[in-house]
Amino acid sequence: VVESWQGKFKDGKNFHDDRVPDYRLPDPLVSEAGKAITETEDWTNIRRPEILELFRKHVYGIRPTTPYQIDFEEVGRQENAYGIGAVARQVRATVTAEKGVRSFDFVLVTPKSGQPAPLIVMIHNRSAVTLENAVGEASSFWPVETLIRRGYATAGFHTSDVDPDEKSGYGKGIRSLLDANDSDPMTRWHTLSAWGWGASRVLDYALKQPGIDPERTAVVGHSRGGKTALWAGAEDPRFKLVYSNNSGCGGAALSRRAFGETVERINTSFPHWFNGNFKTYNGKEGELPVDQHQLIALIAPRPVYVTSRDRDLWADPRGEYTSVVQAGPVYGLFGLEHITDPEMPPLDTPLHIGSTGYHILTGKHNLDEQDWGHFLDFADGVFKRKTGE
Ligand code: GTR
Repeated sequence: VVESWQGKFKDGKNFHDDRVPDYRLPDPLVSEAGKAITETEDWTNIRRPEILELFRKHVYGIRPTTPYQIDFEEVGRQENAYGIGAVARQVRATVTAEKGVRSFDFVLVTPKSGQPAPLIVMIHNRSAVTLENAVGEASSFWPVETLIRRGYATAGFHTSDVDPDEKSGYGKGIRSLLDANDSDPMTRWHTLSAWGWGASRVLDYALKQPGIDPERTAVVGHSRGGKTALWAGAEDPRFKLVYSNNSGCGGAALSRRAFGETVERINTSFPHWFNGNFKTYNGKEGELPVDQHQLIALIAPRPVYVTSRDRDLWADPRGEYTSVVQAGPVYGLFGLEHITDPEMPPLDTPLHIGSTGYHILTGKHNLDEQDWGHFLDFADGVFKRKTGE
């Protein structure tokens, strides 16, 4: 166990690499009982379920098992979007459970019908997601037209429409609707998990539509959405590719580096994102039973793409990159090529090696067309291998 460094960083911030504490990461390939995992079956049956359970209990929370009914209704539609035969629909998901009813909307845009298209589910945390916004003015944050022109279908929803992004939002979203009355705040799901659940419901709908290829689905998010994308991919293996941009603390960045935003800081600013147990590790990252490289490992053998910005030190680019490297042995167990170099690649130079990809672009905290371009190149590659084209 690494010594505790509580109180070492003013306001829970650290921007000095030389103040990163010595740390030892939990080994993704050694079981809790100390057994070395050397076969893919043991990863799938023993180690992966263990790590998933640890993240549920200690970080994101446990999703409830309350029965509910979900109905989807098309509430808006645009034919021939962009003049290239794409179809855009606004869909309302209505969830009915014993405690009541709640709805959230999302948008699905599919290219002109033909071969089944790969699908990208976008966890949006900026402007409202409506039919008008999706097919109206171009956005580089979620560049729908670019995705369609590159042959992808895409569905987007706004995080807050599923569960409010508010400290005291518990009573207002899907979490309380589905939680048991006596659910324990220490372990129950918090908003990142609820948003990930939302991504899975959007996928439920999309996979029932003609023209979507269930073997080529991706989930994408930026920042808090990027944290969510990783967790959504861990919880739902129907996502065959995960892309997390500038996700930082509680996303791709290693908690034990305590660089940029620390566990203590994020839990103080955003107490609704992670469960109560995660808060007990404030300033005690070394005592966490998991670290974020294992979150990436949960996605293996499915491919993963992680990206950073050089001026987004708050999200700890080096910690994000190192997670990808440290998840590598799990890809290796599956005989898959992956990034192994401990040195980060140069700026603005995508590194795509087998099932893992990474880039760090010049600039501040953001997701734009440049990121999307590199990501789509990576997605084209991994999906092509999949269909054997
Ligand atoms: C910040 C937060 C980050 C990141 C970001 C965002 O305020 O500290 O963890 O999630 O918000 O979502 O844009």
